[in-house]
Amino acid sequence: MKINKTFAGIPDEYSKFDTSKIVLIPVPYDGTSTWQKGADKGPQAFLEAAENMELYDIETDSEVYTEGIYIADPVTEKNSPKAMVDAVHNVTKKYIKKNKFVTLFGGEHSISIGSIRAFNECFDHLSVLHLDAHADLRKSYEGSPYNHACAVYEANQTTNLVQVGIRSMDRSETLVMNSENVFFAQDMATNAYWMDNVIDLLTDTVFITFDLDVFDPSIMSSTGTPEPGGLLWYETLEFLKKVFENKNVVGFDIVELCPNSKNKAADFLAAKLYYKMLSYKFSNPSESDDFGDDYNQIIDSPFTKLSKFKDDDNF
Ligand SMILES: [Mn+2]
Repeated sequence: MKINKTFAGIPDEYSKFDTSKIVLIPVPYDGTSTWQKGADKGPQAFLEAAENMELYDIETDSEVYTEGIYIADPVTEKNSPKAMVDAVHNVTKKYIKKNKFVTLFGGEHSISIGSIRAFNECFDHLSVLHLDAHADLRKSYEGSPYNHACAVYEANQTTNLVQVGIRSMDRSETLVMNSENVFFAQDMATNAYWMDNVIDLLTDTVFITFDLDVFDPSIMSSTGTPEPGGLLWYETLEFLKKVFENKNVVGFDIVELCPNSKNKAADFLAAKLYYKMLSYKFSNPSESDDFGDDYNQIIDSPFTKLSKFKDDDNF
């Protein structure tokens, strides 16, 4: 894919690297998807839809693009799933270290193995909030641990993983699933407190990995493996807003847009979702300027691994 334009057609002055707080990394990758192919076309469709989006957010009374949104070079490594994950990991870490608010747009969900690994190396006590129809907890699938069906296996081992919207999984995944941290769609439908329950399980520092198939197929059909019974628009926004208000969200990725040329509404939904998440992040006065500070605090300490959840202070 080739990107000649700024995000959503914003003026050049808001798209320069040095002055942008936000970095968007497109990852047009679809190496391992198993049913409908086309997630590699997701970033292009997302960017095209974004160009037709109005940039004033009514709800937050803000124009978040003025914080600056820089589009990084797309990650195009395709030699192997592992090489792609390594490339995503490296570029994500590079931009985190430059104190940017790093966001990624896939591509299929295996890209998140790289993004989560980078955030987990750079932030202590990381929670990964995983919105998805699928558990994605397989250790390997079709011979590779870098398959989309394995997207959060590593996160489940190394971070505080909280899974939301799950409604499809393999029996084998029940063996590794941390069931106390899982919100099945069928239970959410009858639990008026699920949003607060999720927030209670998150540490303060949160990375969101958002598989678009968590949405109901009635509003998001352009995805590789749609599942009935998903989230709708306003409940999703209400939930995300709560997360951004209550936690320090340090970055996010959105994956699995598999565009359909006959239904652009789904592409537009993805663009709007991305912009909403930025609007929530930067309209929260207590958070708007300090994401970089959080990173600076840990530059001085060695990145900690695995043992990080031994102290319970953040729960
Ligand atoms: Mn999924």
